[in-house]
Amino acid sequence: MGIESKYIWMDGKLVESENATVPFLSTALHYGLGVFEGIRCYNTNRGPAVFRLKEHMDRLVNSAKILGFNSLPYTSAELAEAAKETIRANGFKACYIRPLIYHHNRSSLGLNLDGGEARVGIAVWEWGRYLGDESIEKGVRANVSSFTRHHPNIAMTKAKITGNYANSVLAKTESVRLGFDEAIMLDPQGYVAECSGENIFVVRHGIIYTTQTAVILEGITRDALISLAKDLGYTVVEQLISRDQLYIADEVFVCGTAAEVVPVTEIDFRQIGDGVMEPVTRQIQQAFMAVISGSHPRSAEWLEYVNN
Ligand code: PPE
Repeated sequence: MGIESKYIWMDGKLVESENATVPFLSTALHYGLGVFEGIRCYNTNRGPAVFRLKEHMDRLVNSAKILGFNSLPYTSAELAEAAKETIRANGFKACYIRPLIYHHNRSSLGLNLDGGEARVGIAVWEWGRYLGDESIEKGVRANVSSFTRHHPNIAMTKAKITGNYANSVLAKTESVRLGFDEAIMLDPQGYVAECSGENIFVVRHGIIYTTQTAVILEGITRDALISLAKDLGYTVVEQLISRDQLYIADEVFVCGTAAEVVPVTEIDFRQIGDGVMEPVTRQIQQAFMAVISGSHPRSAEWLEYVNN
């Protein structure tokens, strides 16, 4: 299962994947001037359904606004339709969706967004478990990265800017080389921010804590899990979380579109809880799984069916 698909949507039309190319002299490649989304489409008994498609496309448009694009060739609603068209063309039942808006300047390379144009591509492919086949059940081992998460006035943390992800790549590569599955990153003040590609939750004495949004990506999965936890009767507190609060947590779990809901069983060589998936994480993971299978009361609100 590689990054394989037949068609990629490029600036308004579907093209064969091998023809979906970007010029070498593109500012997007040289300066990281792109914004993107990661979205999942799930196989339900009513056919393929995309999880929170509108929210993802709205965040994409907001990322472009944060980066400084003054106008875009497509609206959020048009991009949502294009994503569904791309899924239908490729015939996938379940897939990952990667829309990306990038900057291209035909006349010069330069550090100014003005003068160039916004181009858009949408790719879809079948992407398995992001943190490994067994991550959902067995959990993952993480370390606190030696790399600090972005300062919010250096890289814009509310935007999925392609260039921002060098920071995630530094952290993730280091963690994997050290033998961990994922990197937990601290913010410039030293408080827990997020992982290289997920948001983070902590459970202690039956209360669920997660970081405030100021320095993190406002994860759409995070938002869904907060609602699901409240539905289940839990108190969810958004507050500063310190590194040692992770160590003494009863449970830690991380979430994201690609990763879904994954228990963290060990951090910096300290076992979390009993070192297995604990009950609150399991309950929230099960609720999330029910949502994406189409069988949860929230499914109607959060799933957009591709074929109708
Ligand atoms: N924080 C970061 C830094 C992040 O990249 C993601 C998504 C999240 C939080 C969770 O956001 P959400 O998907 O809306 O719940 N990470 C994407 C994977 C990045 C990659 O390309 O690799 C994803 O899950 O699609």
